[in-house]
Amino acid sequence: MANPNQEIKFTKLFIKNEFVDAVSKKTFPVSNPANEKLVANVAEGDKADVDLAVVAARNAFCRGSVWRNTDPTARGTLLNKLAALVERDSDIIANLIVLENGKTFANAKVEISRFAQILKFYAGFVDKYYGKTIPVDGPIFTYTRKEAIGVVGAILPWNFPVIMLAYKLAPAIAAGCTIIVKAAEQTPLSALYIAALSKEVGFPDGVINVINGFGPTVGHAIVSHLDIRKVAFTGSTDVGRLIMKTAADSNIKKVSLELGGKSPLVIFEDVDIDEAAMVAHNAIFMNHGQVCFAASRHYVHEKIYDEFVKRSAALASMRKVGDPFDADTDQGPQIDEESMKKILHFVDLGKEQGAKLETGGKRIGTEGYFMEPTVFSNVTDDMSIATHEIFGPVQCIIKFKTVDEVIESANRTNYGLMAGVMTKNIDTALTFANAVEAGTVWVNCYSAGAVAAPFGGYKESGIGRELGEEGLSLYLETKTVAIKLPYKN
Ligand code: TXE
Repeated sequence: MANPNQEIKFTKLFIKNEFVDAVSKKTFPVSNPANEKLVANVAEGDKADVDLAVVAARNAFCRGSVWRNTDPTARGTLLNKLAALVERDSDIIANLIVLENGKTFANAKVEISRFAQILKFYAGFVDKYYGKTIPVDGPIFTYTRKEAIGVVGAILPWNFPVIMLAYKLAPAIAAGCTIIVKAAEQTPLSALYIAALSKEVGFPDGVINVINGFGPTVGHAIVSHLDIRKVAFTGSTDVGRLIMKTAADSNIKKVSLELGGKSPLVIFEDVDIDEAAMVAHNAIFMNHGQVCFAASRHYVHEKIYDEFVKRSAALASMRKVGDPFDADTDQGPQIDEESMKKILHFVDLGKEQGAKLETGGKRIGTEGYFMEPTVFSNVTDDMSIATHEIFGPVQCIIKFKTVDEVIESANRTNYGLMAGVMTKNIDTALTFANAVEAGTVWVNCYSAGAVAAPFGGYKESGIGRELGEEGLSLYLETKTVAIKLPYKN
């Protein structure tokens, strides 16, 4: 049940299956974006704490350790049990997510079911990744082994604190790695609760560790650590760039990056306008617009443009913004003041640069970071609102005439995470799907992501693919073994 007074049980660092204070004894405040009030003071890690966690994770991974002797199917059982406990405590975890993040309770529950789905998917993968035997010249028998990469660092964003944890934790554990997680500084509480559940499940000491704190301290300590073999990151493109550099300067640790987006959704003239307007509405307003793959550029064919704009504005103005614990609420607050100010700044730029504000555009109230659902029409490709990731509830509607023109516009961005196209014409749909530079293309839908399908971006939207089989391969090394035999056959 939704409960704004949810007790906060876990606020410390989690190392070697124990909750401990930071070496410095420092804490930092986590506040509720709906009312700006303190939710909890949380232990603030730093390099010294990361060092301790890495020792724990390295020992857990060392040759002959309990973890290294754990059978693949037993790793799968642990993942399945963790999924079951997260489902058991889904109300508690959902309350924590609402308190730290501000998303609605219903959406927080969706996050939890997605977490469980991802864990169960990878639980089934533990004995299904195989090496190969390779035909080579000479009397040499050659095969490959897939081996766990070792100690992994996971740096998480705040927009989907629990799903993003699953994206990294589940394949890392399925592959047999050990992990150090840094949740975003805005949303450390749900990750700590799940860490506690991992102990209840029976993960050996040091396999899962959580060190919360800030990017330049804990994040940097993880990325620069010489004993961490891989970093999985989701966040901004600027920080992703920094992570690549730091990884290169330290030990060339492997990196997977899931970064920003400015994803296009293209709507042709042959669609059902009501259906298209609803798909487009959800594609930008879900999670208050704080979604890396949000469709943040809506290209609409000139023949239906005016009608589409009218219906989009009507949908946005009907959206109920308010208390995220309230069952009627569609949209809670934005994550923090900085984010809200960034959105308001882009709204101003949109107006200044000649876009037409159809609805919204303002902060709601003076307490909490609530934004009006906002719709701009008459947007053009060169405007700031069409080129920058706003990460808020701002729909930008652009007019187009031809398939070729819209493909060019859709690709005129440094990002390449997702794209969508709506049309009844299969030729048009496939032409667009083949030509657009994006990691995923949705046809006549948006956000129909599946756990088994790879997820990630072209261009500056990232490196690597999470989820599916490719998501597991991020945590595996391939070793070739070549054996000389006395005879060829
Ligand atoms: O992201 P950051 P922020 C985008 C979105 C948003 C903007 C800023 O446009 O408005 O980024 O959000 C850690 N070394 N996305 O400031 O800073 C940080 O502590 C190592 C898109 O929250 O990238 C946090 O855990 N780590 C996105 C994580 O990086 C560092 C989701 C993300 O924070 C670090 C979030 C450093 N030097 C924001 N500096 C998506 N792809 O979904 C920070 N961090």
